[in-house]
Amino acid sequence: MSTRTTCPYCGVGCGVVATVAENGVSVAGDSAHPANYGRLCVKGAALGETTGLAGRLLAPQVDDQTVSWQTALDTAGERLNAIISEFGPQAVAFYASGQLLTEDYYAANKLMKGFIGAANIDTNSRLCMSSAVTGYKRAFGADVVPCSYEDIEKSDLLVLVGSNAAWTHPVLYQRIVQAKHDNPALKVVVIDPRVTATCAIADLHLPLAPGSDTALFVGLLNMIAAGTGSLVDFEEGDAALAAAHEWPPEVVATFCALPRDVVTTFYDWFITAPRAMTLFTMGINQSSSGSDKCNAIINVHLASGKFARPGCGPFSLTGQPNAMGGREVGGLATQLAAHMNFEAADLARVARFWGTERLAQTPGLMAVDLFAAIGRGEVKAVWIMGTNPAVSLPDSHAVCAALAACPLVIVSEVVADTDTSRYAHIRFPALAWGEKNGTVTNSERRISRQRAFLPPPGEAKADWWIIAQIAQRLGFGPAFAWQHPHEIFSEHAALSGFENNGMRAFDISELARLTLEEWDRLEPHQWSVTPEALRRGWRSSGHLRTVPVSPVRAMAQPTTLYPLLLNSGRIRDQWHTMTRTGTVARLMQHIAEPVVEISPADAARFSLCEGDLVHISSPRGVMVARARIHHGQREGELFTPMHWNHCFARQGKVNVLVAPVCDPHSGQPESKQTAVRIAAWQPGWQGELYAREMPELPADLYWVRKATDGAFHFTLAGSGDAVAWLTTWCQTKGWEMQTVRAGTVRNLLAWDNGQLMLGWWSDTRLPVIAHDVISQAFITAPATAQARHNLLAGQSPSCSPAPGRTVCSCYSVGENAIHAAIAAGCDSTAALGNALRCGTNCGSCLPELKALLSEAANEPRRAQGVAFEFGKQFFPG
Ligand SMILES: Nc1nc2c(c(=O)[nH]1)N[C@H]1C(S)=C(S)[C@@H](COP(=O)(O)OP(=O)(O)OC[C@H]3O[C@@H](n4cnc5c(=O)[nH]c(N)nc54)[C@H](O)[C@@H]3O)O[C@H]1N2
Ligand SMILES: Nc1nc2c(c(=O)[nH]1)N[C@H]1C(S)=C(S)[C@@H](COP(=O)(O)OP(=O)(O)OC[C@H]3O[C@@H](n4cnc5c(=O)[nH]c(N)nc54)[C@H](O)[C@@H]3O)O[C@H]1N2
Ligand code: SF4
Ligand SMILES: [Mo]
Repeated sequence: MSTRTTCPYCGVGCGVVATVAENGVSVAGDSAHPANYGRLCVKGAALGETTGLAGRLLAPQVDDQTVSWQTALDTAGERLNAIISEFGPQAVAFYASGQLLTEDYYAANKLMKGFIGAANIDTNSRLCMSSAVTGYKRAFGADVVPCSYEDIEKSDLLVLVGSNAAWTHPVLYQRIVQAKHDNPALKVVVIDPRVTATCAIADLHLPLAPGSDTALFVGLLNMIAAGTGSLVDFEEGDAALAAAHEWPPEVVATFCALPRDVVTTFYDWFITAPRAMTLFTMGINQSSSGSDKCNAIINVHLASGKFARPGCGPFSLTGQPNAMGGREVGGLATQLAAHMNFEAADLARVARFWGTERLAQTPGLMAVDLFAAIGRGEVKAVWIMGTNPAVSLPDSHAVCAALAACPLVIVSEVVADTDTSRYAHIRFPALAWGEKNGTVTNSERRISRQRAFLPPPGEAKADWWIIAQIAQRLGFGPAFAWQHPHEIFSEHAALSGFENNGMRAFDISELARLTLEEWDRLEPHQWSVTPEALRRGWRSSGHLRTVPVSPVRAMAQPTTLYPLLLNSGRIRDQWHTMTRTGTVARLMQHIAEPVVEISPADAARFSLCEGDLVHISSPRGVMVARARIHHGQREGELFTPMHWNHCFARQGKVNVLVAPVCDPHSGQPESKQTAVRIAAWQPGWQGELYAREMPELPADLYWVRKATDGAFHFTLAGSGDAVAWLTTWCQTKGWEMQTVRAGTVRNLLAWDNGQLMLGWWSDTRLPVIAHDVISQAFITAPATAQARHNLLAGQSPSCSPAPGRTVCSCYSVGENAIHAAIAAGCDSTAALGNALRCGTNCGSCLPELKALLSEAANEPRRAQGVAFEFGKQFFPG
């Protein structure tokens, strides 16, 4: 049986066909879905591997005891009621997620704002795209994304700013690659302090100083004004233009630390391109002046008339699968519902529609303020759904302290153990992807169905159902009497059209009358925004607005004590806090440990070598990561992934370092810049532990947990005797030990009736053994004495060469195989694809294959801001 559904990862919103067979779930791209036309990236392609039940939360828990639903819901209801009656509704908060379905989100928003009567419902989207929301609302009067994916093929210039789309929106990136292939005149500009995988197709890369983007776009506005001027009738344009006059290219170049000719080349290209789009994500939004950055971008599109036309516009790419659905229901503390605000007419209308007298009258607390209020004891109950704030919010130590002190923490989760759920008094098991049923909206306003194709496991229930049950216990049953998500969708769609008369952009009321069968069959539906409506906007003045903005620097600046700026973001194969992707062996092969990318000059300055462990500290905390020397990293700056947390590493969480500094308009934290210092850490030994049973690690070790088929895998480091505790463990278990001690090498194998139970390899540095050698040995134990001896020595039992670090995750092709193929004459990605299949499925690794090829050809690395050529080798076959 196959089911058409939607990928639960990024905002591209790809259609997926899931097939359940006896040996598990397999997925393929949905060739009929307009977001991907059949393509999937590596995370989407590995979805089948995430549907297992290991590690799932499958029953409700109260105070760490498994209980019935009845008890869990009653207890939650009683404790919430008690807090509300003693301290009032403002003492309660919900913290939701762009990974909830629209129906879940609608239910949560309605309960909090409409019936509990406070607007303290915020979401992880605050950390993600709230700056873009503010930018659009200030310019257009409504939160409207004015572009579609099909604009890409119609454009002449694509500017990717603060986006590593090759890794974060891979299918959209492949669409750009294809568009460029089909139309070689299409130019791509990448604006990012780092050289990223996305730069592989850039005709021009601007490695600007972190946080300096506003100046770049204000300078562009200045140049546009000097030319033909505006095609769009907008208000206050003079103020924005006047502010821009102070930013001629040489001033911009200095501010952004870019060569002047690189700046002017970008300006020339933008001004002369008949059609241009700017695609922006976290490098723009996650800033203490993120909303001004968004408006600086929107301004140049309005002023140049590259707006409300095919192939044009400022396009905020959303991160999460349903960030847009959350915006549609109004699930942020600063919005009311369905594109309505905390204004008298809207408040009256929503109260009428919901039939409530308790509607919240003022905006609620935004995420960072919300957790600060929990920390101060003002908010006494928080219900967290579908997000992991102990990892993803800035200033983690303070967030964890707040959660620890909060009298009532409720968590709705699919996974049993997360950094956040460790603080929960009540845990509700939610249905996961493949089990839940509803709708999501992608970056281009396209509503798609997520359909269930698996039975509900254990006691897990839909998020909306849990919310409705609690609503009942708080005394609001009749307003939450839905029996099916289709009923919630209909209500949400009806609210969007309620007394709308064209005043609100978001209107999907034509979907309110879908029958259950029609809703079940609903094809991807993009809600419409006409060019005429876009040109008019939704401000009461009837004009669009260019917002005057003044470039400022990031709040975080290097100091003598903390001389480096730390940037954080995503890696190709992990999703957020790793609760799902972190358990898939295939997705751990690309990058398996917290790393810190550092420029060669800084590595020399701080005496670091590739692979060294590094302590990174800020005034708030410390993390440990492994050094990767990267030529694409600017001097004075570091980059580290945002993903690792206490379930996967002892000290790998970047947000312990990040300050809770936010944009004053959007409340979005400055997650991309933190002043830090670093020091090399040379432990006494480092090693790789593989064990068939979960080991209990001594408390003082550095550890990182890795996903491996057939064994638990930890990379460890410490001082003192590397094998003493392992020996004790093996003795307790009665396993037979085989050991090697040679110089600094300490290796150990443990056997039980011919079955490999444990393997340990250690030395002063890594690598000590190739991963693929040992993971195979756990599946088929080496039979001969010689093979066991080879294994103990850290060699492949069969003595065949190890494939090395995985580059292509789809076909598990390692670096060594690629080097060998290049040495054997493969001189293009197409040739590598023919020889090894690497890069021929999702294409996410093509930038890396290209880099390996160019390293081999001894090509000089890319210089700052230099245009580089775009080769045909991107298209195997
Ligand atoms: N593989 C993967 N894909 C994902 C996700 C994931 O977890 N894993 N998460 C999804 C989500 S929720 C989101 S929000 C998106 C995020 O997608 P992206 O925004 O593309 O991802 P990031 O890696 O967070 O940041 C993008 C880039 O911003 C750059 N940057 C940092 N500071 C600045 C600056 O001052 N100016 C400019 N111009 N650039 C800067 C960083 O160097 C980085 O390369 O990804 C989505 N897709
Ligand atoms: N330093 C730094 N910090 C960042 C960022 C950064 O770039 N740098 N990026 C920020 C951004 S853009 C984002 S979006 C956030 C993401 O950060 P989070 O939202 O905290 O990360 P996730 O791991 O996606 O958390 C989702 C949780 O919901 C659970 N879950 C999954 N499906 C369901 C479901 O159907 N129902 C329920 N109830 N639970 C479910 C998962 O197991 C997981 O624990 O991180 C932000 N934090
Ligand atoms: S591009 Fe995004 S939506 Fe598409 S398959 Fe990959 S993670 Fe899923
Ligand atoms: Mo995000």
